[in-house]
Amino acid sequence: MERTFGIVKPDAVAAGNAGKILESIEANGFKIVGLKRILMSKKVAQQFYVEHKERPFYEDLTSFMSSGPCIVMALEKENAIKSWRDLMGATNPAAAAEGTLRKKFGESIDNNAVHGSDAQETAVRELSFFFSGTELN
Ligand code: FUP
Repeated sequence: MERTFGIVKPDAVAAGNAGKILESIEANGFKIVGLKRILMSKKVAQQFYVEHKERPFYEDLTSFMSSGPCIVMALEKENAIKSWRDLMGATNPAAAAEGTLRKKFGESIDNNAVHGSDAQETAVRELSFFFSGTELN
């Protein structure tokens, strides 16, 4: 079993799509082992996305991620990291495959409904960034 980290981003929460996304996560065989609704400060968003610090979209990305509440999740499944990225679809919803969450719920490349860790080390860092040990079970 593997664990990964995911976010239902502020656009999807504001649009009332969080329930549908959680339903789809469970329907695709993930166990939700950690879950909470949070509001990131700009500072927290900057720390979380620090690896994108030099990218041109860093300012807009961190403003967007701190613009409203989001839902952070710890997801467990065999090959959870790849499986969650497959369910999310391509970063740009316009390029995402039919049936993926970004295709269904994403509005644009910056408002793309969901986040998921892209590798094992990232998953470990991102899970521990938002969850303490007793919050994962
Ligand atoms: P992903 O791993 O699919 O979330 O994509 P990236 O790590 O490349 O990008 C992280 C986030 O930055 C995306 F979810 C949305 C945002 N982004 C932009 O706003 N513009 C871009 O050109 C690329 C990414």
